[in-house]
Amino acid sequence: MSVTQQSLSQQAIDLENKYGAHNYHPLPVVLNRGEGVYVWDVEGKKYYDFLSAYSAVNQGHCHPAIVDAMMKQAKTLSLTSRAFHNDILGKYEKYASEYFNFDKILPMNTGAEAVETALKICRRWAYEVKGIDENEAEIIVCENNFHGRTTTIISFSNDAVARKNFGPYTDGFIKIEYDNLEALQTTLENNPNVAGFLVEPIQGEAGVFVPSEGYLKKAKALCEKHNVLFIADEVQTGIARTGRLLATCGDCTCEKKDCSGTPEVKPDILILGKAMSGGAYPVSAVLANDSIMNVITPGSHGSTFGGNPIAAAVAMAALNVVKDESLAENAYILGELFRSKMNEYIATSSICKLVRGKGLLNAIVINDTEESDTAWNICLKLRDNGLLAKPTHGNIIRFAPPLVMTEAELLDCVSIICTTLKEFEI
Ligand code: IF1
Repeated sequence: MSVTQQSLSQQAIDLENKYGAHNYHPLPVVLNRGEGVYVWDVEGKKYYDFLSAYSAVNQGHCHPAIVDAMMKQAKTLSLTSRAFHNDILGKYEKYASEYFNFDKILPMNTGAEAVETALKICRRWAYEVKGIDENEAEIIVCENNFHGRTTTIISFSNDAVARKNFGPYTDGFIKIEYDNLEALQTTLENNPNVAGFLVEPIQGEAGVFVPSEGYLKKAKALCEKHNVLFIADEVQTGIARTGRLLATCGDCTCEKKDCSGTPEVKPDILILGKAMSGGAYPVSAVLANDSIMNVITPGSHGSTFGGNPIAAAVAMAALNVVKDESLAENAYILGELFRSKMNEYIATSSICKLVRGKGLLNAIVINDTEESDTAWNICLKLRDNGLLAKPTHGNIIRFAPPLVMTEAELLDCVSIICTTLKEFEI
């Protein structure tokens, strides 16, 4: 790396530091190009992307079919607002509703907005369908959840950094332990005003925490028994990431056909974001059947950009890629391979004790304290060795490559990861 080249990265970092709010602590690498599973920095160094923009780029960087759809629509009609109809929104709504097997979709832009939308739908349903007294509805959430960063969503987070000095907080949420069916049952039995249960099928931010086998199915059954809506936040786990179209699909492999099989769990409200667009554009959505979605009436919810023509075109193309290229199947197969290879390494390792995950949403646990900088230093070394990943919770490293990866590329990545870990063995 020459002095001039090094200063290119540093210049970009300095600009961000001086003129951008300091709401992130990025790994020091400055990217300017992406293609498939690869990204390049401003010095021209090539990396495997093992974060995929937090699972937004499942279809790979700059997928040509998605970029083409976006370009074509951008040149034709970009935004009408929902004050007028346009000729692509309905097509997208039909496509996505049938794709995920729900009556209706409500399009938004970001994951947090979609979560807010789901909460609003759930509350309306509580008053207008379930018959809970006004302002009394409660929604059950899980400890260590991550659902976004709005004031309401952080109100029910227990991440001190995400919440500190952003109060007063929104009421109406009950927090229970994740993966604890007894806690859910007791809470449902003791609180007649519960309207919904909001849950991540795998807790991503918490460190890729996979619940016990059958947890989601049993939780859904408990919700049904108490007439409570099961709300799945699949913003991170959805769109083939965990080896199925949705993490709530369980072992159902209907993703290859139209979604008509029997999923392990059919959420009452499904929340999607991130990879809905393959990372090309902010696209999120809430899906539900008519008996729930019809509580939304003109004026009660919306967004200037929600369901705009570019978003509609991009999302259809991005969802089409998922089926066309069998990304769920690929994620499933490569995920099994990744964990088995990592487990071979872990068997003789003292620095890495555990790999966990589903499909290509995985994490390794580094054998050091949450306060240590070991995982951060490993990520710096991974970067030097040509692979980008970031720690979460200090001692956990999340591994989520684009799902368009080949087996040979994955094995190459395993080798980079293991070589890097070796340098840290005690
Ligand atoms: C950040 C993690 C990932 C999400 C679930 C809703 C949202 C997210 C399950 C909100 C967003 C992000 C946002 C990003 C960090 C990140 C993340 F580290 F927190 F866990 F993905 F890995 N539901 N997840 O995971 O979606 O409004 O951001 O579009 O820095 O906030 P958004």
